[in-house]
This record gives sequence, C-alpha cells and structure tokens, in this order.
Amino acid sequence: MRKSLMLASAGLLGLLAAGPALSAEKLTLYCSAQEDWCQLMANGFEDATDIKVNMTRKSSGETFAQIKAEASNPKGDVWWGGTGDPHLQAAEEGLTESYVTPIRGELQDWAISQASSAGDRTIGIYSGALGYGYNTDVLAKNNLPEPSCWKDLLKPEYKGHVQMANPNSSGTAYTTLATIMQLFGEDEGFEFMKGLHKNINQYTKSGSAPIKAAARGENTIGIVFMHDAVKQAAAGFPIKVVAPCEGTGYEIGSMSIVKDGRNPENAKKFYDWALSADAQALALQVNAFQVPSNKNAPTSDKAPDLSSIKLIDYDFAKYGSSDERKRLLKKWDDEVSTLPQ
Ligand code: S7P
Repeated sequence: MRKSLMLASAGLLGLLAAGPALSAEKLTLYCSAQEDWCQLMANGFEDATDIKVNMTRKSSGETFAQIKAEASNPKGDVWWGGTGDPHLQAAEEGLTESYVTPIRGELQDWAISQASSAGDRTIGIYSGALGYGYNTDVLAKNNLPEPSCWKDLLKPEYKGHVQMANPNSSGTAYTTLATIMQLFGEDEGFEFMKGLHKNINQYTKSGSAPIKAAARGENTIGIVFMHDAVKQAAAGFPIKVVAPCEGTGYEIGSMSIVKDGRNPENAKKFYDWALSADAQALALQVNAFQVPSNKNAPTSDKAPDLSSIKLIDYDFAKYGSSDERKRLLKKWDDEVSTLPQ
C-alpha cells in the first residue's frame, strides 16, 4: 500500500516537473523583434503562466504576409513586436482582433493612440527612432568622411559602403522609405532612394542585419533603428550612432492578436502580460534599447533620448494604410530595386 502510494506521488511529481510541456495550455507567438528578445519573452511568459509557447521569429513584413496567407486557417495567436505600420495594415485588413487591455491606464499616450487609430486591433509596446550607424574603424580604413545627414549617404565615395534591408520584408526598411517620403516629398524622396541604391551593397531580409554586419566589419554603414545600432556599440563593437541632421522618422513597435486564432484566451493573457512593467523590463536583459510603452517600465540610460532627436510628425495613419503601403512598396520595386548599380 505504502509502496503504491509512493509510486503514485512520484508519478504526480514527474507530471508537475514536466510542467508546460505536458500542459494542454499553449500559445503560438509570432515575433518580429530581435531573436534574443523574442526568446526571452516566450520563456518569461511560460515561467509566469505555465502556458507553453511556440515562438517563430520573422521580420515585420514577412510576418504580416504570413498572417495574411493563413487568414482562412490562422495558426498564430499573437503577433508581438515589429514596426507599427504592418500591424496597422493587418488591423485595416481585418486580420487581427479588437481587444482592450485592463492595464491600458499604465500606458504612454502614443501606445494608446496606436490602438485607438486601429479600433483596438493593435497597441504600442515600444518606440524608437530611425537613423544609421557606422563602423568607425572601417570608415577610417577607407578614408571616408563621417556622415551625419541622410543626404550624406548619397555621396559617390560611399558606393558599396551602405546597407539597408528590403522594405518588403523589413519593417525597419519600410520605415526608412516612409521617412524619406515624409522628409523630402514623394518626387525628391524617390530620387533620394534611387541615389541611395547606387551606394547600397546589399538589401538584407532583416532590418537589423546591416548594423550587425557593420559591427563584424563586413559592412560600413547600416540604416537601422538607432537602438539596434546602440545594441552593437554596447556589445563593444566600434559603432557610431547617427541621428540624421535633417530629422528622422520613428516606429511604434506594436502587438496584435491574430483573428480567429486557436488559443484566444491565452492570447489575451499574453497581451496583458506583455504590456506589464515587469514583462517590458525584460528588454534590458538583452540590451533592447527601445522606449517601453508601460510608464512604469525602466528605460535604459543607453537608450537614444527621443526628446533630443529631431523627429518628424510621422503619419502612421497614411503610411500604415493598406493602399499606401502596397503602393509605395510596388513603386520601390518597380522604380528603385530594378535599377542597375
Ligand atoms: O527589436 C529590434 C527592432 O528593430 O526589430 C523590429 C523590426 O521591425 C524587426 O526587424 P525588421 O526590420 O526585419 O522587420 C523593430 O520593431 C524593433 O525595434
């Protein structure tokens, strides 16, 4: 009798120790921030709730395309991270659910206005300014001047020294395209993109890849979010971060619940948890230097100070609209990416 009781409790302990792996509770997370942050968020939520997370990391434009392709049979539950424009497009196209979090009162106004503009089908989780970074050693080795403006990047001496992502796959690169349109107007903006194209050595799939390549000395200048350049500098690489002199755009990194996902209650649990100060504080563990949307979450002193950067009044309603995003990307495909270099 005693022996069978011991066996039964050992079995129960085994089940408990296995935890989320054997639990029926699960969540499929599509993540568009950096891989290390995505992993930490997935693990953090599992630890906090006992819900098993199946996480996939893809760039913002790629995740949007995946959610759209899966719309008749959704596989994801929550899309966390990535630039706000494709989240807004997903909201407009009815691919995401409306949800009002109980901790809305803890959030910055910009996070809530992102939600309000999309009928609560998305919400801001962090913010960060666009810019570029360069490897000071590689620049010096090539006797290149230090760039400080967007227009500096058009100079012929930078030919083959500039890298950015493809705006179709990358939210960072789409933010770049939209920023240049807003800074210079569409005609001059497309002339800028064509001039820049002559100096581009590669269009990467992921938005942060150009600054990672610069950090390794495989590229000179990477057009990225400034916080992604600061991350490389903080890791000890010779990266200088630039807030372009003409001014620059910014992102409201966002989160959305996938419409008709398979685990809607767990999606809401993740959503509320991800907006909490504790969950947002995890960013500091992986040197993610965005500004958090929860007012009580800490911001690193290494984070670019958005109040000291000349930010444009980014028109999220226009550049996050489905028609405008499709139109701009097609125009870039037709008139810029196909040009010889
Ligand atoms: O987490 C860093 C970050 O730059 O990644 C997101 C980005 O959209 C994902 O990369 P893609 O450009 O490849 O889409 C940003 O939201 C975020 O700040």
